[in-house]
Amino acid sequence: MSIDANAVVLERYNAKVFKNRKEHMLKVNPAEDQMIIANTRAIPGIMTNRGCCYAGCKGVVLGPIKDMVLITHGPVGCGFYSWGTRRNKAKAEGDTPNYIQYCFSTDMQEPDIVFGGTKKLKKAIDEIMELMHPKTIMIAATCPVGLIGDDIQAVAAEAEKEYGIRCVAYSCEGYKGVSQSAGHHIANNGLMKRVIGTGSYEPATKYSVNILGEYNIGGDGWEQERILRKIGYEVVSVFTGDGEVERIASSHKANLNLVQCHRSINYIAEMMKTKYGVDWLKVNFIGLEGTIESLRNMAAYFGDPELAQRTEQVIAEELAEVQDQVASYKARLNGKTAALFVGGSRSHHYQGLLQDLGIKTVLAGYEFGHRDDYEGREVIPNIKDDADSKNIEHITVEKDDKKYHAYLTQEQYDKLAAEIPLEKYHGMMRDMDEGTYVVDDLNMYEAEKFMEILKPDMFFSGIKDKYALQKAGTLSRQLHSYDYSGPYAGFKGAAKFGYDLCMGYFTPAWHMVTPPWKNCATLQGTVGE
Ligand code: CFM
Repeated sequence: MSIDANAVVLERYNAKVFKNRKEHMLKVNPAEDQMIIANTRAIPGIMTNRGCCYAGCKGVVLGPIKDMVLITHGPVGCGFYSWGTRRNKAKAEGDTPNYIQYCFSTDMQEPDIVFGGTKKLKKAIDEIMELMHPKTIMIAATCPVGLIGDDIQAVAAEAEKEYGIRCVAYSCEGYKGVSQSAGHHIANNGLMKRVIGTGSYEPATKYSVNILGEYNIGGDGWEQERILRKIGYEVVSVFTGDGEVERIASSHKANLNLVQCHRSINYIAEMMKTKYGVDWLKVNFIGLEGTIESLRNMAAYFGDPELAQRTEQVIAEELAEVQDQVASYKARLNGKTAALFVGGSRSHHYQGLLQDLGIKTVLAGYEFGHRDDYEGREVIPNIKDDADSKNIEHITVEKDDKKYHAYLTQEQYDKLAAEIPLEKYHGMMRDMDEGTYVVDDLNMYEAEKFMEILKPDMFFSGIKDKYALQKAGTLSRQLHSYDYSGPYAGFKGAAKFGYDLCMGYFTPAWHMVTPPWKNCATLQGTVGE
């Protein structure tokens, strides 16, 4: 009989923690309708890998937009530690300004906490207007701002009047919600209310798409755009990697939304469908199989035989370029096992790429995914709203008669929806084998314990646990920053990923180092009475 790794991991906990953590773990059994608890508060005292609401709003969704100034209103640390730490690349091109290398903070001090920080925020806007004169300024609030009640909305409205710019303030204080996921939602709401639908850019072709939930980490977005343009698509906007305000403002004019990261942007995808009639298609440009399937689904959506033919031609060309390389990496990596623990979508997306390389996933989890990211979108109506999620504004939008344009007839839509993932996401669990493990909000102790039991050959996660895993002699790759490599998307990205894994896995470094405890006596001691 095979052991139940979850039971072994849970043994260590006291009754209260046991009861809580048990609901966040399961062993996959496709014969059962399995449910997992997710998007709930972390247990105080347990070191979670999650980030805060501000991180999700400022760092993740808004941060990559390059032609606007994003001010962190709060003590300087929040701005400083979210400065340049995510690898959302952006090009400085043409007349479009690129501000993402800057860090703007109001640097609140004790007197501002006591007497209010709005004056300082106003002054920061004045300085920015004088020095940089951007067309758009956004403001992201950190914890103390909400606690003292600074009216950042009023400051933003005043700046709009005074300077004739777009100025949007986000009350995304770190403590709102249970993770960065809350910040994604707040940022989605703000973009929907204040930006999308206001632009005047006109797409040049009917094969016009937006890529939603693609943040251009390590250049992933550029690689996707390259392939799409080669086929003949026009990418109207990207949310938000290397993104531009004007393009995002005009995104409602595209004919199809592609959703890469469902977790961070599904709200906008849904709202754009209701308000502007733009359908959304779940895609995954990570992995050869995923990329090919996504491209074919897109061609099926537009239903043009010429486009379909061009799609096949590009797939063949791109495959031919990387095929031998990928096959040689696969020959070396075949049969290896992997564990993945990333934010809210990559633990799923990378399983396909690993499979392309012959690597089997034995454990996967999200830091802050919701039940739908694990189980599929159809569970959304059954997810109970708790006090924490009620804290986040849910906006409802209505059909905009003037700007509404549906590319398909209802009949065409219904027919296609049965074939391709239109407004559907089936979640991570359904792609996992029987007997593999799914763990939500994995903590450091659990990561080490699962490593001990499952002994994966490689562990994909982030900087917070990278070195603990690596010191245990397991190949550890960061799937947030790609360990400063990438792009990993598309065909060429798959080859690059295989190369990096081979380099990591077969490095002789592990055999060259003699750990100090092998050469000298280990100190031993006991705790005195
Ligand atoms: Fe989406 Fe992301 Fe992710 Fe995410 Fe993130 Fe990221 Fe991530 Mo780090 S938006 S959920 S909040 S794919 S920053 S680009 S890698 S945790 S799995």
